[in-house]
Amino acid sequence: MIDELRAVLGDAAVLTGAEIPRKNCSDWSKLPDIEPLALVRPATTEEVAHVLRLCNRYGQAVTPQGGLTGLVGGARPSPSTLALSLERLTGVEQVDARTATLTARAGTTLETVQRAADDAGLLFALDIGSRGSCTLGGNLATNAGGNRVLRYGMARDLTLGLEVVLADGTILSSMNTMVKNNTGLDLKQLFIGTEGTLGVITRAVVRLHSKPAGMLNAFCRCADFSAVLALLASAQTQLADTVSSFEVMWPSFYDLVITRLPQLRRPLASGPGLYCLLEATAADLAADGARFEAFLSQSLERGMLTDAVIAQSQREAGEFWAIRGAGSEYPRILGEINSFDISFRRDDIGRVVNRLESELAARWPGIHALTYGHVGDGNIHLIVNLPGVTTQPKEEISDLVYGVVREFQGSISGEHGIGTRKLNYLSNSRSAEELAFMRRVKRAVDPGNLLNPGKVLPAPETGE
Ligand code: FAD
Ligand code: LAC
Ligand code: ZN
Repeated sequence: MIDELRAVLGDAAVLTGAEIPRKNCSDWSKLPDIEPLALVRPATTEEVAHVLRLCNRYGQAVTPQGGLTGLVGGARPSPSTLALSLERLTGVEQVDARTATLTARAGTTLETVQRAADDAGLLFALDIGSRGSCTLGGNLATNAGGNRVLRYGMARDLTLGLEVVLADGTILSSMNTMVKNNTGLDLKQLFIGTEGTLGVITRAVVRLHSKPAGMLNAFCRCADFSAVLALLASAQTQLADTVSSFEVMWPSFYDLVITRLPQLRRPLASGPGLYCLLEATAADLAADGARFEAFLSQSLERGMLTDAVIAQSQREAGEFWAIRGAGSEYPRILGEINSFDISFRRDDIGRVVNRLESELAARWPGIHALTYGHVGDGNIHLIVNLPGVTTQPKEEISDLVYGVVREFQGSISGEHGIGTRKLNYLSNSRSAEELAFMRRVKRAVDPGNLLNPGKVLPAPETGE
């Protein structure tokens, strides 16, 4: 099969053994490397189809790979699979300003897509910290969320059309560009958020939005979580749908990153309460800027805020966001971590975080439990590290956290997906009937279990 792949794709596109770069053996989950049987790097949709036809003939499973920034092991090769990287299937094919759509190949980085939209005077609203490395295909396969979901939705909401190659090599082209199209099953939804288990995404049509004249950012302190919720509700009423981000950082996060990362500038002194990063878009910088400032002073007067700093420049806004984005530094400042991406009804979050932080501290005194995230969307990240031990008690920590998620009927993944890291906990958020139906879909679409085996769906219970 490798010889046949080489004959069609060329030697440089099929790497084996020592030729396979280390980066293709895992992802940002930092789970231990697994070397794939081979790494194939097709450069066109037809080449992807060719690879999958051959794999289908030989019963060879594949692990699709984008920018390898996933946090749950989804792109880490399962044992004995072929890694199928989309890294050569790149490029923005079209930006259509009249229909506000953009067509790009799956391996294009998010940042390149954002830039192409910007160059055409429009906005591609999806934005996540890994924008420089993650790919559009990976974003859609994981239904990525990020910082602006509150206003523009997740990757799913920004997608109009998709081209996918199925496990048998069939090219399924649903490159719809229309906003309204009710013609039977919305097939693209099968592939968005299913982490490469049902098809390999090769191209997509995404929606663009009008580009704001600028962004308004404030770094605020609220006395407690009910003040945070009051501030959010008030911002959404008074600033209406210009509110694009509402990120919250608990002291467990802020105090640690601000002291361990001296390059970060501290906008507010450490103290009691929670920190919020509020972002709103401006169509008219002067008028909207004045309204933003008035809203913040009024919130101070009403006690929803106890302190706030407004960014006076792009650079200052960047400094606020650098604190919020400090996650890429965890390996350096904390070492091995257990990271959680959990979501809840917005109103429950204050109680959930208190429970999690206090139960973790009671069970493991001295533990770091950093909490922050997209509170506007009900989605928080919790980073746990027990200092001074050689082996992190990862399973016990996960059992504790996901137990609380189940109790509050939350989700074990708000945006990062399941991969292999959360396989054993999927039933905390999904019923037996839902899991059985997911398996039926998987069997129908990929009967040979050739696409990203071992990801998302745990092995069935005996008798199921
Ligand atoms: P990979 O990691 O390569 O793959 C992810 C999954 O998609 C795997 O299951 C893989 O098999 C599958 N896949 C990849 N490409 C394809 C394809 N073309 N067809 C089919 N399946 C495919 N995520 C968020 O949602 N919000 C955030 O705010 C966010 N911030 C992050 C910040 C940092 C610093 C880092 C490191 C990660 C962050 N992430 C975030 C997680 C990650 O960047 C996203 O999940 C991203 O969408 C993954 O894209 P990728 O191209 O790197 O995919
Ligand atoms: C973030 C990633 C971890 O929001 O999802 O920073
Ligand atoms: Zn996030």
